Amino acid sequence: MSGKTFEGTLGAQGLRFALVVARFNSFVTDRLLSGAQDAIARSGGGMDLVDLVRIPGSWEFPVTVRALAKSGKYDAIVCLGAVIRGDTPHFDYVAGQAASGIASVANETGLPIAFGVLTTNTFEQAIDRAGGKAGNKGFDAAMTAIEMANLLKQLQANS
Ligand code: INI
Repeated sequence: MSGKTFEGTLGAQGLRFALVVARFNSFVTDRLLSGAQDAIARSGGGMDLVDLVRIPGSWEFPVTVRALAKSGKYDAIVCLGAVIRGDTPHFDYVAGQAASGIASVANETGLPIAFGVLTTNTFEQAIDRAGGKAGNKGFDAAMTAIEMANLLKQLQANS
């Protein structure tokens, strides 16, 4: 005997998304955005249900996703950014603020918020992960958002 198994499906039909995109390193983040839009469209999502929110840089993710999550208008949020290490400790502050702030909002609100924020040592590593030889982490983040939105709907229906 075993209990139930819950696992989110990968269909995006009827799901509402906010894609939050940092303009900093836009050469990279534009490609992450294309990947995320591709994932939603190929999963059957309606692009009329996908809102795009542009922010200056990754530091601004937490306050933005908090406002979006609290609006109640979305089934999931996808964060798309690129923090690339430079010669100073600035990277650590921006990447740390983005990661911990986004996690706090997800935990506080219970909304799936996918972390499609690259944190790399070089620009080349970022390009590799934005449609280059290491795939497209924007696509992957959107697929995670779809799966988690469907999983949380299942868990809510079961509670
Ligand atoms: N923002 C990024 O998204 N990526 C970076 O690599 C980056 N660096 O390196 O500085 C960055 N900085 C800007 C930051 O996110 C804020 O927009 C800025 O500090 C104003 O609050």
